Amino acid sequence: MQDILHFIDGRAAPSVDCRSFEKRSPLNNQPIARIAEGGQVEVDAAVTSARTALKGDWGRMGMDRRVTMLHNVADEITRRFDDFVAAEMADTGQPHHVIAHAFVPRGAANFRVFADIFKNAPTESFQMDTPDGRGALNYAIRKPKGVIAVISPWNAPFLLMTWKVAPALACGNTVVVKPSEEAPATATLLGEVMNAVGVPPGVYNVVHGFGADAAGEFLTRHSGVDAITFTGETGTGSAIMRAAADGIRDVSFELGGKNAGIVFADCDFDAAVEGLFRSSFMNTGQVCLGTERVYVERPIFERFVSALKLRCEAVKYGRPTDPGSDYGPLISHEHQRKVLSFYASAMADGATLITGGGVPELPGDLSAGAWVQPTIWTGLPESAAVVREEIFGPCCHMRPFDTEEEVLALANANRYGLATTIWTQNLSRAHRMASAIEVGITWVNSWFLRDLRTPFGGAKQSGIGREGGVHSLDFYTEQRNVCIKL
Ligand code: NAD
Ligand code: 6OD
Repeated sequence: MQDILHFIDGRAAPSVDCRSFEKRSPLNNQPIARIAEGGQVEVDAAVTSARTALKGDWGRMGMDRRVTMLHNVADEITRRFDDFVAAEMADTGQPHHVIAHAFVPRGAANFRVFADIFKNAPTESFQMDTPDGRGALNYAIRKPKGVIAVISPWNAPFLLMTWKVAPALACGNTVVVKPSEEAPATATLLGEVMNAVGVPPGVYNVVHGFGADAAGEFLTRHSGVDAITFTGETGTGSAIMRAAADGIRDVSFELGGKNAGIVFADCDFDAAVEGLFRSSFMNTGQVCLGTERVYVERPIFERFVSALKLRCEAVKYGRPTDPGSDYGPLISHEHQRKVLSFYASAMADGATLITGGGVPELPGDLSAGAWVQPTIWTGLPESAAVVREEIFGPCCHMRPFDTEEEVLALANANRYGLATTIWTQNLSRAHRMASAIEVGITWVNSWFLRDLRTPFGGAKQSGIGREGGVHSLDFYTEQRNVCIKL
């Protein structure tokens, strides 16, 4: 069993009362780690350390040195690539190729990209007339906001945590991270990287523990925190927003989704099947940008359902390192129970089950893991729970449509507005749809293709604010205007 400790003021540390909790492998339910469980004392210590660091070497450091240091963080992550991959595979049970080719490299890229974006970002300036004819010059400067609380989820833990930590540090802030209790390992490992490249103590802190009435909530309520960035469920976002109201702290939220995939009859059929398979089932459906509602134009509906069914039935269950395995378990038995209750509700609502719907039979110790089958339903009304609510599992409901107007209305009839994927060869239609769909990101003939310079976030109840590119700088800095009378 591995011990996973907090990382406070540049040191790995247990809780003062040595309180801890157990992490079990999603693959087979065996205990794999003991994790320090933080409370108010650890949160106080981490926030104090972060505040102190703002006034020390880090606060005085010039931009070039900070940018170089963040590049060194990226290089050190790359040097310790195998450690990060192993830690994330152990926490989530997801296949090696997902973690090693997508998630961990993005962690390193987050540091490189945001260091460069900060360095190259222009600031605004305006010349103005004055009554005496001499004029004045206004220009804006960016200052770090201070101590940033980063509250992150479990589904792509390293990617999602560094997506917040990297721009926050690039802008000169210090951070206290409360990683998900379900996937804590890479956060502490990143502390080792920070030390190895000489990031001063207190700049990057991690307090492990739970959310409500625990480390997460104590952190978001802490008066020493200047802004909160959160990725997770919409309900948790509401609770954090209430906490942020005390002290009028700024928030950036990336929340839940119930994303529509839209397939027109003129699409590249094979590419669309593969695209929808990835968007609905990659990471065992535990991707906020994933597709749980699939709308297919009627002439190709039956053929498309059959092709996606075949693709689902070809998945290879297994350990992340098993040769050929391409499909992992859910994160926990608690999440498995939630997903299976949605599977049951679909059948109770009268769904036609196309494939899956239950727990696969797996050999040996894997039979004790948090596995569920990839699942497709048809035939439900839009009011059914599995068509309306975020499940965050490997499943989708498929429905035929006849017109662009009809599918647009169906796609938009949901409280969430995170992402969509549209498959068509008609460029005008792609532009029309992308402009009318109420989401933060539309992918056309693709999915989860990310350029980190672009605005990223959710519409409606899928989030508040945008990060990515200069939008991250806008959240992690305070702009101050200087007006010089000439
Ligand atoms: P969650 O909201 O349960 O937990 C996320 C984090 O918040 C965890 O660290 C948790 O301990 C903490 N937390 C919980 N209650 C808290 C409270 N009251 N105060 C402070 N912290 C608290 O989410 P999850 O189950 O870890 O992740 C899955 C959810 O995240 C899904 O809804 C998914 O759509 C969403 N998500 C969104 C995006 C996005 O970019 N929009 C990305 C990934 C995941
Ligand atoms: O790519 C990103 O920057 C991002 N935030 C992805 C979110 C994935 C959700 O599961």
